Amino acid sequence: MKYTILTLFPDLIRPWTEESIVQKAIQKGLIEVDIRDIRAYSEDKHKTVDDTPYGGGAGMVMRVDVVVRALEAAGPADERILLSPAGAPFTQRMAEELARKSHLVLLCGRYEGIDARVEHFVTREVSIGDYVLMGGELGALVILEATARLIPGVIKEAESHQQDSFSTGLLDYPHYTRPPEFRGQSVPEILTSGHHAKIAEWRRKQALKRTKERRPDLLEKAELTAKDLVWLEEEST
Ligand code: JCQ
Repeated sequence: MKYTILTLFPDLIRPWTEESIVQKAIQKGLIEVDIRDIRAYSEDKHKTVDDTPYGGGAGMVMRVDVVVRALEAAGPADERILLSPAGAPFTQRMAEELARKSHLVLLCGRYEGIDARVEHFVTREVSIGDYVLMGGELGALVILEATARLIPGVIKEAESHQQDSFSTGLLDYPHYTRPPEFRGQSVPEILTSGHHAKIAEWRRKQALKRTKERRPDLLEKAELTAKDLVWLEEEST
């Protein structure tokens, strides 16, 4: 997978690619991250990338000609994605879809926005949540993180099973490690019992309970078995 990130702040993106799992994935040749400064595509002597809005008002708007030159220079892509609060909500399902592509271009806007005509040069607009950021850079990194970890070989096999449990649409079950007791809180006894089937059942029930308590909206779309539905009716879940 190749990611091309178009930004006015390449220095904000670069450290993410020079550390951690993303860096290891690059070293292994599993992903490539090409960070490009949108300013390099400005053609005037002051390297201007924005201008005042037609119709008046506060703030500046990124110029369509500069942004489209940057998009076209990125070359052929499966998706050209504009990060924007007005985009379609980013979900695990969308991450799974995008992780199967070969080249994603992630376009980060800044200032008050980008000239609306850019819409015709992107394949989709994506939002990472209902809040307004100062630019699309964090959104681009969120898409990079969420998709790269789904590419085979990027994370350990053991960890990818856990991701499967999220893709069933439930919150994860609670995890514990040593010490067995910490300031009055003990590890649930079942986890030290060695009964693997019982542990799997307990974890599933915990995932259902947590989802019901914290994100009941997720239960509507979750893949639930007949057993799950019975457990959800129980007082304890
Ligand atoms: C992304 N949720 C919030 C801010 C305008 C393209 O136009 C704009 C882009 C941004 C940056 O993205 C976000 C965002 N998902 O704020 C304003």
